[in-house]
Amino acid sequence: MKIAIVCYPTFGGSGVVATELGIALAGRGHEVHFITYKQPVRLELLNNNIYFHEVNVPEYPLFKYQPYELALSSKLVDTVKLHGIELLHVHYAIPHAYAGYMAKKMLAEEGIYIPMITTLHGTDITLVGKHPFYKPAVTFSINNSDVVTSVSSNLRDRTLEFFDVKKEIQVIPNFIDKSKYENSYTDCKRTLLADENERIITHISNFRKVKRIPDIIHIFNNVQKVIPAKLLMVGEGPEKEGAEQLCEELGISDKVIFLGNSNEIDRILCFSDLFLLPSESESFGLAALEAMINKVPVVSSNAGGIPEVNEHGITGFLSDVGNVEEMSANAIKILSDDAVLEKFKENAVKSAEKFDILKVLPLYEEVYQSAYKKSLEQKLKV
Ligand code: GMT
Repeated sequence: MKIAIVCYPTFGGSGVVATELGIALAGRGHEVHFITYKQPVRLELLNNNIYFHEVNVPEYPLFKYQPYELALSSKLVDTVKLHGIELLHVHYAIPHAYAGYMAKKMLAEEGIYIPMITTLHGTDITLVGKHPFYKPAVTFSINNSDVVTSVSSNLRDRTLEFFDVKKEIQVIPNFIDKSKYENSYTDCKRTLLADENERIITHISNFRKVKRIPDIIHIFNNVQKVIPAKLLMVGEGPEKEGAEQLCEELGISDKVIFLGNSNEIDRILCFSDLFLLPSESESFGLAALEAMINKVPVVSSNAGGIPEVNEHGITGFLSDVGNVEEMSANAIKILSDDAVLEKFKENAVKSAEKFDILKVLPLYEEVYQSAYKKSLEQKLKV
């Protein structure tokens, strides 16, 4: 099938999922066209079935805000026509589902009918989308998608709670490619970052407020008083500077390493002993899943869809948002004993395997097939 994928190209979870999905679909013989404003960070183009089309927004002094949706919907129309695209899959409702709907309408005027799948990822619903300034457009875009999927049951429930949705929302969880991790990084080189006797604790995110970065620093501070440890903070974002300052105030700067954005997440995770994710809100927690497949247990909040990924007492521990003391105690529980740590590590990887791409990809393919069939029927009716 010829599929167009619209996503954000940045280090955000939705862009990562969209990119990995497109790569996997290309591997199964589909022709995949990524349409976005920059080449997605995890996308390598050396594949016969993968194409990238850049959306350019010409600057014009009259505009206070440059009209990205307009450029995106025009690009979609052109790409669909030029490459004979059969299906549109948009990731993150804002503004992709809205632009996708406009493209569909423009194409229909020319007798071209393509189905649009919208995948909801999290903040497009829980944070940004429900804002009164966006809500009517987001509701409209969801109700006018041919199929709507969400990455967790929790996100589906939140969507039904916040919006007047008249469509069924199908849950298709996020995934990892287990085969990529099987024999990778035996040369972990953990000694580059920590002493032999130190545990390594890791956090990876876009350092936005919702990630509760100060909680991470406080949890680590409590842990390192009991267990020799280093903290690796991976990513860039608005909360990073404050976090560096907090480390200085607590006198632990020499124990906390800020690595910035990285394309070597797996290499970093392969020498980690624990992953922290105390987020305020999280529709799924892809970063936790990536940690788990790399044999890293997770101490997290119980927000949103995290409990669907991190199993309490098995792959790690869950606590109420902001309960730093309990999260610290749980981290110490996992890290203070080699045998306990090993058990949690084994459980983490075993549990992560439930989300292997081989199990999840067919769910998307089924959705594609049925949406495509319906659009053919619609075409025949016209
Ligand atoms: O918050 C992020 O890390 C980025 C954000 C996004 O929309 O790109 O991630 C959301 O989508 C991910 C992939 O589906 C989920 O794993 C994250 O839980 C979700 N983030 C939030 O809900 C805050």
